[in-house]
Amino acid sequence: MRPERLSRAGLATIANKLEAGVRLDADDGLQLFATPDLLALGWIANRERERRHGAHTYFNYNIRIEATNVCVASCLFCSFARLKPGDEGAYTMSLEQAWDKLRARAHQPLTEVHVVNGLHPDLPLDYYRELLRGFKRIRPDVHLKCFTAVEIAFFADLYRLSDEQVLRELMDAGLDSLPGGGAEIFAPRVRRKICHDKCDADRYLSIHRIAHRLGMRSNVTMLYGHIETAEERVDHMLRARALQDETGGFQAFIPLAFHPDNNQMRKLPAPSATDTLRVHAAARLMLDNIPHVKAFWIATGVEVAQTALWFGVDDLDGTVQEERIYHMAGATSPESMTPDALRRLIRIAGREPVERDTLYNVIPERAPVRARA
Ligand code: V47
Repeated sequence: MRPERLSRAGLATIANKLEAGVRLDADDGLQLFATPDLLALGWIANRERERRHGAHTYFNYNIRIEATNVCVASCLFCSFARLKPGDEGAYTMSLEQAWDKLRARAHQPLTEVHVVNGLHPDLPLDYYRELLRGFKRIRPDVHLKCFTAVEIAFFADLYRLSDEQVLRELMDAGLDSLPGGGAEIFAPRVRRKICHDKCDADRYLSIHRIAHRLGMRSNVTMLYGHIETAEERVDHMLRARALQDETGGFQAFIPLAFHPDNNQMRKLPAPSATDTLRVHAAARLMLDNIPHVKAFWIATGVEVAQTALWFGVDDLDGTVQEERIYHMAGATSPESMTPDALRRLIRIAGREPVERDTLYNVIPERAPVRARA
């Protein structure tokens, strides 16, 4: 890109810093959100993406299981949670029902089970331990990426254990890594308004710190497109970057687009496609120490996820197969994608698909899997 265009976009200094391997600071971050020239921003983010990953675009053969939506927290953005068992739409799977979700797909060469639940006030710790043990009995080779840091904090308070004890108990039962959910926006102003009764940013980060020390990897998310400011987005990224400097345990940063249907923030518009591209690009540029930036295609929509592959993104999550959190909040993307469909959409976007496991080991391409009769 021509230097004059980068200058006009207010991005010349940032582009030069990156070229020289100099880390961006908070003011640079604000400029990424202020520049009117989205394509110039995308060009710089793409340069950083290609430096790390070339054309490779990662995806995962995974399954999502949400074992309960009963949740004592009252996050304003959430359309999934029900306060009490018995409330309309509330559900809690028996262990057998949850295991059946995996049994039904155990013939697939899936490599990951991703579990996210509500904060259920009455289930014993044994429910979660048995959930994990059962998954490993059905598919000993599968990677269990389960329970957000918010769930871990809730378990610790409920069962009167330390955060580390909870993590150790669950690791003993088969937990392999933590997903990134629950981060929302770290700034206390936003947290007080949209999720006042769940664990704060310090505890979220502390739980990831402990998980990394215990040898687990994890992801970190950012829920954007609601009441947060550009300053708060940048602050969020810088806090994630600071922990990554300490531990190196984050694998991916995942911006999550706010979906407004059926929740208490339904008067807000959904973020635009251009905002989505900008957030992913800014994340690639600010988070010099986190290897992957993921566009969760369920949240962005398939077409925007494809475009994001030229705006800093190198990972698309995976097959997912069943999803409630976004679809209850109005997502119109499909709930499931075959590996072949993922490969195709990545190729159509001009990138090279690479199947990975949760830890980013590459899985060699295999023959297409036929659906069972
Ligand atoms: O923490 C809830 C978000 C998250 C809404 O680690 C909403 O690989 C938008 O964290 N609109 C859970 N977002 C999902 C999650 C995730 C997704 C994909 C991959 C990974 C990973 C993690 O969903 C919650 C919250 O931030 N969420 N409601 C909503 N209405």
